Amino acid sequence: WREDLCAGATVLRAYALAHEADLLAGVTSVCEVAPFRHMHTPGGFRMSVAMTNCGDYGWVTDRTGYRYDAIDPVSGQPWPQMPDAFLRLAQAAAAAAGFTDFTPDACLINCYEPGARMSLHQDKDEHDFRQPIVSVSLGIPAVFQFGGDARSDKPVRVPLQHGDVVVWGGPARLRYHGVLALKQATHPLLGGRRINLTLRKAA
Ligand code: MD5
Ligand code: FE
Repeated sequence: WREDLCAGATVLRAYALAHEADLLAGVTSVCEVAPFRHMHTPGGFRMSVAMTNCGDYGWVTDRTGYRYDAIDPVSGQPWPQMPDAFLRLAQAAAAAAGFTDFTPDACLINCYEPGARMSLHQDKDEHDFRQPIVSVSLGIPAVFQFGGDARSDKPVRVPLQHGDVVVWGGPARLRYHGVLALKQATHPLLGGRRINLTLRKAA
């Protein structure tokens, strides 16, 4: 159930399955306060992935750039608190991958519908790259693209399913990565959607 993609990138297959109900309840409660929205890139493009956040900080993008912000720009209020189930799962997964002091203060929640994709990018808006990022896949399957340290490095395709957790740290922390356009599918709990939680230490 544990696969190392490379040093620092650990796939924990089905690791979140036992907690799926608590995690989905957490997503529902966050969305009541901070609904999914399609943000725009600094270049003006509407992202095909809908997003929201919870925790002390949320990742946002608009015409002025990318940043972590303590305030949801849609509501003008702080992001909802991080559900305990998110924090506990992320800390346990990080520890299982060798990161014992993971203290996430931000969780970006991505919602993919069929056709939605995320092009190759690096996650580098955080302050401390020694802290890993933990990602939790829920709902319909996706094909993850795990690239290299340069955008031109050919990515490896990693299929991710409901319940899979990946810990990205150490030498994998700044690798280019993306998600291929999702195919039409149905999941018994989530219908035709994929939800990905990415827990981060932003500040
Ligand atoms: C997703 N989300 O499946 C992915 C999971 C994002 C994003 O990429 O930025 O919202 S997180 C994958 C990730 C994070 C940090 C490093 C690496 C991958 N990596 O080194 O490949 O919605
Ligand atoms: Fe990313």
